[in-house]
Amino acid sequence: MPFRNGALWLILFLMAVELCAPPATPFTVATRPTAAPAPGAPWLSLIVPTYNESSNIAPFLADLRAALDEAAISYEVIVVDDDSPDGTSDLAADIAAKWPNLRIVRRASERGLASAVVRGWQAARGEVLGTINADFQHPPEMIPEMLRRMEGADLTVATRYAADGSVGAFPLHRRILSTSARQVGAAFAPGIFGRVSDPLSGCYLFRRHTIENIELQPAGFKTLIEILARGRVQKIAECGYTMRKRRSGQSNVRLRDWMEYFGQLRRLRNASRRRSL
Ligand SMILES: Nc1nc2c(ncn2[C@@H]2O[C@H](COP(=O)(O)OP(=O)(O)OP(=O)(O)O)[C@@H](O)[C@H]2O)c(=O)[nH]1
Ligand SMILES: [Mg+2]
Repeated sequence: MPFRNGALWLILFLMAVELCAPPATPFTVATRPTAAPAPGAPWLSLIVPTYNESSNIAPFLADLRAALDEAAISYEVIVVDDDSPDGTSDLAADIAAKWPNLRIVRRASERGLASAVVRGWQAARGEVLGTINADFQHPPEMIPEMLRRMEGADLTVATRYAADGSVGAFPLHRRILSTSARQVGAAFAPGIFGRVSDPLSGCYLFRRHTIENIELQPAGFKTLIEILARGRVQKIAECGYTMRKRRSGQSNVRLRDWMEYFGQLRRLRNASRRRSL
């Protein structure tokens, strides 16, 4: 028994050390050179984080391409893949060979949804940045409407909880988990969670200037709360949508992501307290 307890403490200690370890390079998005933007720099940069999405990636990118072409704007899509064992990045690279607006970032030494999204923004050249999941839970065809709502706004959130949005056929246990996560967040950091109806949304667009040169601390699988807490976001728009079931493959959310979520809430609460001093 004492050995078992010792081993448990050792595992918890190692996890804590890993969770607290600083990143190799800071998560700061640089200023885009507005005076002389790079030739061909797009207006929108949309990040698609992927891990083991080989069954979704091709149809998802096809639908996303149709939606973005309909919007008639200049754009780039950046797939950030963490060296998925199922070969997602190779499939995406094949598509990029025939779609010049698609770029691939393959990460070998970092892992995690939130950090992947921020690394994507660091590679992005657009004036408006955003993110959408590759599993079809966010319908790509809502992007043109989100772009319309960016007019006069700093940030547009795809919401399940207002403006005709809904959680669709989300299973009961996932609804309970999601509602609990929102309630804990609202209790911990009301100034952040009260700003939008769906602070844990994984699909949103925002203007680059809102986070330029601000160091983000992405952890786990939620990024919008980072932007709301640390960014220079003033005008917010929302766009309702019905969340769909993942089309194929499996959720990547791990226990570790939930642990990181609670650590993130604590850090964000401290950050928003410092800001209001
Ligand atoms: N690069 C990268 N992408 C990830 C990672 N984990 C998840 N993703 C991607 O992020 C998106 C959302 O991940 P999901 O696993 O579906 O998680 P979720 O949508 O937050 O939760 P579910 O409702 O359980 O599906 C998908 O496109 C995933 O492929 C990761 O560790 N690294
Ligand atoms: Mg999902």
